Amino acid sequence: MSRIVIVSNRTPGKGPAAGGLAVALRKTLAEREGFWFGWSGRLVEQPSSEARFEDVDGLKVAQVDLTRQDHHAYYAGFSNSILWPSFHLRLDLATLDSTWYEGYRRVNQQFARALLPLLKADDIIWVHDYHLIPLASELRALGARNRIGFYLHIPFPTADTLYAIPNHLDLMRDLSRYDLVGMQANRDVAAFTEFAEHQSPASISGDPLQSVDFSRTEVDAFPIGSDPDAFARLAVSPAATKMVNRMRRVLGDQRLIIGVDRLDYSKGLPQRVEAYEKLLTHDARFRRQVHFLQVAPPSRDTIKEYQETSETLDSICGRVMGRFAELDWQPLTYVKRAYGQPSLAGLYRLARVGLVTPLRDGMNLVAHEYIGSQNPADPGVLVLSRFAGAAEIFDAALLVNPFDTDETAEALRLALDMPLDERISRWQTLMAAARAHNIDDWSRSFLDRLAPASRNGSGTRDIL
Ligand code: ADQ
Repeated sequence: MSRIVIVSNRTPGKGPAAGGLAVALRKTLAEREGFWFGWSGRLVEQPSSEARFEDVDGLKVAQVDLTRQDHHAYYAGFSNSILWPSFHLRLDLATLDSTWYEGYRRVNQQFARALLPLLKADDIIWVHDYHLIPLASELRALGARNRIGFYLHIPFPTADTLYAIPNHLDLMRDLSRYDLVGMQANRDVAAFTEFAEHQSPASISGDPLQSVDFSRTEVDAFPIGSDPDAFARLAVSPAATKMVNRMRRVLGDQRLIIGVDRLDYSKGLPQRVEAYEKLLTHDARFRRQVHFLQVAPPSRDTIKEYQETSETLDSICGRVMGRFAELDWQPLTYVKRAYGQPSLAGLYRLARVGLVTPLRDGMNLVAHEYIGSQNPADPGVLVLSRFAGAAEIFDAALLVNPFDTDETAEALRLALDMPLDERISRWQTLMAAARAHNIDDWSRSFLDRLAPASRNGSGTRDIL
């Protein structure tokens, strides 16, 4: 069986894996020989051209260092100030600094040069996310003929937004150098196909430079998931119970609404708190009866737009506290830190409502984890944004337009008033969907499609 080489911006660190993705990919590497390749987390003046192997809790990891300057242009710059906002349709928050693209390209070249000597001819390479779109091009330029797959964890932008991204044609050409491109949702594949069709040589007359040939690249949706049964077990573990008991002391018999997110403008946090404010404003019977817990650890906080989102959220939470808090009742708790998965699972289970309202999201694993953690005899209700990839799977949730805070407030009211039998039947449908999209099947199905043995006929399928 061919080895698997996983490539991502950062390699996993020591200690308990932070997320389901790292756990699933570790499992894949444990089953098949192979290694994980990426940045070490170290910034140095003169990086070595060779990768260093390290054993990280039994996982084989190959790492490279980067210069501070390149890392800034590649990570905070092109990846997170151009690609992240524009792929989330927030061109208004993008900084179109033309100097960053070179750094982005240079880091991808550096990755390719350090990775190439480690490869065997039949290794299968799985590249993750928007930081590394050019990696296949760079590897192929150095002569690699391996099967290379790419998975985009974030949404694919609509064609008109894509046109506004500097160097977008280079990026699309880079995507065409992969054998398989996986996306989260059908919506993303449709956006990609729309671009690909308009860029086909047949439709662009007389300017071959404007076209990208995708005939050798297969593109499909592979919606990521979690391990919902593992969350069900975690939610009743001793660590979860400890957390639940702490929270119960604060709650008394109030019902809990929970939000858990990285502090990122794509997650719709200010709109979410405003919707809660509207619920309390328009339906006074919920005052003293509910409590909103928002857990949101800072993320990418060297970037101005993230600092601004954080300040906006501080101010809205302060306003809601000022309007509604009393000596013996607080409407919300806002915790700016991360918790381990057992604690989160316990809190999810305790919460009558899971409020997952990103303005746009590739998938959103919090929705999966919330469903997995529920008590089957007394489950909570998921209020979910239509613009999360998860909405394609979880149509038994209360789906909302997160920009419309009246609609979200109304969904909160419906969720809090929902009778037990409806909560159970909706949750059963959601849990079946979460199980059908679990993370082990996700990684297996992507690799099965990428592996040559599973391919028929010519070995490629045209998407156009
Ligand atoms: P993220 O934008 O990080 O991921 P999401 O999928 O919601 O978004 O969360 C990833 C993980 O982080 C989850 O396992 C969650 O438990 C954890 N997490 C979030 N907030 C936390 C907190 N406060 N404390 C501790 N842990 C927390 C990107 C894309 C998503 C896509 C994933 C996976 O943006 O759309 O679902 O990749 O492909």
